[in-house]
Amino acid sequence: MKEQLLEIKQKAMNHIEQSPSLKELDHIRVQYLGKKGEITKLLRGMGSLPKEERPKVGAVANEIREEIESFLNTKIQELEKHQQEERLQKETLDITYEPPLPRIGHFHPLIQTLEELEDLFVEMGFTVYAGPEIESVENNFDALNAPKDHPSRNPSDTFYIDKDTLLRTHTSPVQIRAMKNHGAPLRIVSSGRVFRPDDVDDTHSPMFHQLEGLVVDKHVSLANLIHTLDIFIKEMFGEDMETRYRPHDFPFTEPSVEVDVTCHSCHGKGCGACSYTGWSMELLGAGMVHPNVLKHCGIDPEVYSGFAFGMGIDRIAMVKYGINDIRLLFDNDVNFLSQF
Ligand code: 2NM
Repeated sequence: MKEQLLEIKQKAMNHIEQSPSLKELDHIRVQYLGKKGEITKLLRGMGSLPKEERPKVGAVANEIREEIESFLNTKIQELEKHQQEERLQKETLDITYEPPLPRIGHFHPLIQTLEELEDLFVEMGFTVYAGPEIESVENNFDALNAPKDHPSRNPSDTFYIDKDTLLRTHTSPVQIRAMKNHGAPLRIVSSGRVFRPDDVDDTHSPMFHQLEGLVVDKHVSLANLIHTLDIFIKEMFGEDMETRYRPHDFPFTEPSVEVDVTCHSCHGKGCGACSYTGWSMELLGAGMVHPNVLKHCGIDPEVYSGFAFGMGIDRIAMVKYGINDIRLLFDNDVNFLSQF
């Protein structure tokens, strides 16, 4: 039986020596050392040996087992080392590789402009006041002293939901809500989307954005309005920017003015953008709140007076960022928007 054991050992050692893979070594372990392996199988026949021979054979078997086991482990280590070296040879590590970062967004240029404007007014002591985009005819027109036959009330100039409800055509109804809800004194700005059924072209969109301001208090004058807007324009566009106030007509203010600002492109020298006037027109409208408007909102025009102003944010954003077509603001093309 000893000879048979030595034979198995020789066979196993050769087998291990020639084994090309870890997988095969695993098979070999099972084949010789496993519960149903060759050594165990042989030892099952030990019963036929004389009693005194059995421990000796058992000892030899254990020795052989250990030798096979140890050789097997050596061989496994060798193979593993070899495989590792092969991998290191084959695979290269590019330490200059930069994995793509997740794309981080930012606010839309229009919203950036809107918040910059709001921040300037907040610094001047104004509070930001919000209102709904769906408004009553009362807040959007009646309370603002718009005559019943005013052209802006026409369905070709206003999106009506029903005869009493519409999409706000300006942010002024938000000021009406503030006056009705809080009375005087007030110092607020409101901004957001407004709607008018205009045909789309490079300067018109049926949805655009406004920012309006309102100050109501005792002794508020046109001088206060002009001073406030002059400071605002210099803060927003630069110290060298001048303003020019021309008389205008709004139903909700009296007197009303249109405010021109030094041309952004030529700084007043005259260029194609300003038709060689040196002035950027129609950036701002303003005036002293009409006594009828104050009265309508429960504020006594004999005690209080107010000024109000409004501007189109889309125009301002376009000037600020050099965008020449309003449609680009609303296409939501991320490649375009990521420039700003
Ligand atoms: C403008 C121009 C002039 C304005 C007036 C009011 C209110 F509600 F107080 F009467 N809010 N906004 C106003 C005045 C708006 O936008 C061009």
